[in-house]
Amino acid sequence: METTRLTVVSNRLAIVVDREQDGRWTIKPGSGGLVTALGPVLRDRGGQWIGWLGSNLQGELDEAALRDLLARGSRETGYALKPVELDDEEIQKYYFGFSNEILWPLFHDLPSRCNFDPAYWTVYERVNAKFARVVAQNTDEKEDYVWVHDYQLILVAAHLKAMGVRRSTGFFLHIPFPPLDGFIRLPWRSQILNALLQYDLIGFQTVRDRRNFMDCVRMLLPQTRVVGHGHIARCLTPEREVLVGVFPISIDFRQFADTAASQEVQDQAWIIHANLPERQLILGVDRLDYTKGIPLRLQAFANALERYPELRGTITLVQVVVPSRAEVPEYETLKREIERLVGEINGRFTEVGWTPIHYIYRSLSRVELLAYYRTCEIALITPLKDGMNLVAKEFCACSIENNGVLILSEFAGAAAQLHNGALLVNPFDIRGVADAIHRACAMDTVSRQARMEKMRRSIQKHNIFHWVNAFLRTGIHKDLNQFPRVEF
Ligand code: GDG
Repeated sequence: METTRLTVVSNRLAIVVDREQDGRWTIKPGSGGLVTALGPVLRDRGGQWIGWLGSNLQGELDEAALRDLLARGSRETGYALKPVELDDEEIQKYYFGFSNEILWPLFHDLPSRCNFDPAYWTVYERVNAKFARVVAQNTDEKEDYVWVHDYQLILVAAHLKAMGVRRSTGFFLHIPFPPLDGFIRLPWRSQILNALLQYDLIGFQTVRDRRNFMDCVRMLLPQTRVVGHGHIARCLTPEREVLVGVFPISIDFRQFADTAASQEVQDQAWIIHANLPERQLILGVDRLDYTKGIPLRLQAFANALERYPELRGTITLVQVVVPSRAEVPEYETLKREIERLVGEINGRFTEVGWTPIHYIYRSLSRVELLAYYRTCEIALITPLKDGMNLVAKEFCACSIENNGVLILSEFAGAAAQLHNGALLVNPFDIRGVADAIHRACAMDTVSRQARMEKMRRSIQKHNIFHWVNAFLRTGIHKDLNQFPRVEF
């Protein structure tokens, strides 16, 4: 079994393709946690990554150039890259439509934002079938373990089965799984649940997500029995047994901590500090997304300045918003709302030599991001709902002097693990978040260190490599005795 080859399937291929000024294409591995963690496993076991190349490349490259680019990419990453090509309608209806206008808001408990367009479902099915065909063509029943990622690709295992293709499969959901009340609104609820049960292992971020899933199975598929409640539970359908586990995703702790200590990051941190001196800096870093709770957070910050006047002139909120899904009109509306609030709050509270909110709307380089993690003593992470939230863990890993304070939404998956050290808040409670800001600013060094040490120890132990190993040991080796019990 040790030799089982790994095939990772995700919406996007984990590579970054760029065009140089002289017109040459370059390709390199992506820098996200998933790539860092899975890269070595894919290289050691022999493996491949299947995914969409992204819209900016389509039509830009002819077939020979694409083949050449992917061959170079495979040499560079050490594993094979297999692209799935999508046409414009598929990108619109599968990706922007079903994935991002239905599953994303519904699974984040925002059903009123859903656009249940039936045409989206048809194309979602078609694209999942397309992914399944690429999986079938590039894998083998005996040799391969197929690990599918996230809400865009729920139907892959079901399509493999429909094609008569037998594979050992696992699925990990990076976003939350909603409670029954929300899920039941989905017009394709039975298809989605039944499709999930075609995988051999389903992984969720938190105990809460798995409980929600199990509740849905109990209510909507009464012929399926749900048994067990430890780290790995089981769904017994009339035909088969499916393992259902909790695997909280994490980060490469060592890499973040070491890079945070590097000269390059320290120099950049010094520049930030020199330009925003004598203040406690509070950091928010989010993709532009309505699930991240940015407008409510800004209101909470304003509320803190209003109710605790002593904070004025002494704290600055650095809010980084990373552009995302720019093609979706709702995201443009959200951007305008954030910018209106920033303008309003700065207009109201700014004094000579002090602007309360330092707003950045762009993607930061990794060095810049880590420099902000190091310079800001407080992180204000208040998503309305989040599968995990890696920014919270990255902030802690980079707090190498143990002096950071994490204010964290109780609705982020990360809260289950970091509740011992973070100040947990309800992101809808503007006054409550404002009070937490006040408390964080006043917290003494001893309490800060005690809290941060706890969180850093936990993240260091339960790092991204632990996550990959736990999932694969369960999926490939059916090793269910590796976990004492769910710890958080
Ligand atoms: C989904 C789920 C779950 C952010 N700004 C910059 C930048 N980042 C990087 C962070 C972090 C990542 O992006 C964001 O990860 P999150 O976990 O916070 O959020 P999602 O993108 O929504 O991810 C989430 C995750 O999947 C994993 O399962 O935790 O709940 O929604 O790594 O560092 N990186 C750079 N510049 C930036 O400006 N370089």
